[in-house]
Formats: sequence, C-alpha cells, structure tokens
Amino acid sequence: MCEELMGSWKLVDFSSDDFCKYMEAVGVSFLVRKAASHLKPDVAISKNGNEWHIKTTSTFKNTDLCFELEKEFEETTADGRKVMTIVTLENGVLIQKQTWDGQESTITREVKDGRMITTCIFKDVKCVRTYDRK
Ligand code: DKA
Repeated sequence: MCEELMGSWKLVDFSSDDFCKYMEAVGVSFLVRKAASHLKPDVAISKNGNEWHIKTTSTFKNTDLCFELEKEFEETTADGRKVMTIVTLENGVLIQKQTWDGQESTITREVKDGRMITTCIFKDVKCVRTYDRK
C-alpha cells in the first residue's frame, strides 16, 4: 500500500501564506520563511529494504530524510532545527511526527487521486501542499 507513495513528485499547488504561517508557528526564522515560502521543491520517496528516503530538492536546500518506520531518530530540518522524529505508516498515510521542547508537529503524506497530498500541522495551524508525479 505504501508503493503508491514511491517515486518523484513536484509541488504544484500550495498557499504560501499558509506555509509561512506553519513555518512561523514551528519556529522557522523570518529570513528562511521569506526564502522558502514560494519555492516549488521536488520530493523523491524511495525505500530499500526497511530504509526509507525522502529527498527534497530545491534552490534553497537539498535534504535527505533517511529513516526506518517506528524508530525514533534526530532530524535536522531544512532550516536547521533539531527535532526528534518518528515516522509511521497507517492505512497508506506516511506520518512524520516531530517533537521538541514539549511541542509537536505532524507532516503527513498520502496519495489521493494520483496526487501526493502533504499536510503540515502544528496545533491549529495547517497547510496543505499538493504534488504531482514528475
Ligand atoms: C513539504 O514537504 C513540506 C515539509 C515541511 C517543511 C517545513 C520546514 C521548511 C523550512 C524551510 O512540502
């Protein structure tokens, strides 16, 4: 069921206002928010055995999130924050839970109608980003 998430995706639909609000809520600096809010990154999701990769490529920063499901690890976010992260897969939805300083944010990725929907949530702030296959 996770197979449909695999492959290369490009961001096609998003609200930079909502993304900015999300970034501000989780503590991304003003300068990085300005640089990142209008970017259209590519995301490549792959899996080799139990090892997953989510590679994000943009003119701002390239990142490679490498993890095994249900094993907590320290993530350095694209803007340089350190968070503890655990990724689970529930009914085809990849759920990336980040925790730091008693705070929690969740980034979910799922395929609906052939598009990958990424939803970033922190408290009552939510932003939805839609990716198409490259
Ligand atoms: C996405 O994959 C968004 C993932 C959330 C990134 C939040 C921090 C970004 C800071 C540059 O579309």
